[in-house]
Amino acid sequence: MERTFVAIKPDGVQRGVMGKVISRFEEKGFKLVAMKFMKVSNDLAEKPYGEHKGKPFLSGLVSFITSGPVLVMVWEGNGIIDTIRKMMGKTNPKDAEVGTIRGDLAIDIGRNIVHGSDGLESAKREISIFFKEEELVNWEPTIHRWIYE
Ligand code: DAT
Ligand code: MG
Repeated sequence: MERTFVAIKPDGVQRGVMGKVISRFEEKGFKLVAMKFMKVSNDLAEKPYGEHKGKPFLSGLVSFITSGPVLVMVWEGNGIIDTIRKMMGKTNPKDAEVGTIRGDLAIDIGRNIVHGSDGLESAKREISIFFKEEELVNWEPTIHRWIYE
C-alpha cells in the first residue's frame, strides 16, 4: 500500500486546526503510520523543498516553516498520494475548491496549512527525511475490511 508524507505547517498549528486536518484523513479511511510534533531547523526545512532551489519564495517559505512547530506525519492507503493532494486542494487557496482543506481553511498561498508529497519518489524521500524506519508503525486497523473490498 502507498504511503505519503503530510505536514501541518506552523499556520495550521497556530490556528488550532491540527485535529480537523487529521480527522479528514481518518474519516476518509486512511491509516496513520507515524506522527511527530517538532520544530524544524533551517537545514531540514530546505530538504523537502529541494525542487524550489533558486525560486524567489524559497527563503520566505523556509523562514515560515521554521517559525514555529509543525506536525509531521506518514499516512497510508490505496492511492493516497493523489487523494491527499485532492483533499488539500490547489497550492493557492484562492484557487482551491470549497470542500478541500486549503479551500475551506486558508486564504493566502504563503499560509496554506498543509504540505503533502506530490509523487511516489518525493513521498519516499520526504518520509526518510523526517522519520527513521523504526518510527513507522506497522499495525492493522480492524476497520479495514469495511473500507477495502
Ligand atoms: P504544494 O505545497 O501544493 O505542493 P509547491 O510544492 O509548488 O506546492 O510549493 C511549496 C510551497 O511553497 C507552497 O505550499 C507554498 C509555497 N509557494 C509555492 N509557490 C509559491 C509562490 N508562487 N509564491 C509564494 N509561495 C509559494
Ligand atoms: Mg509540493
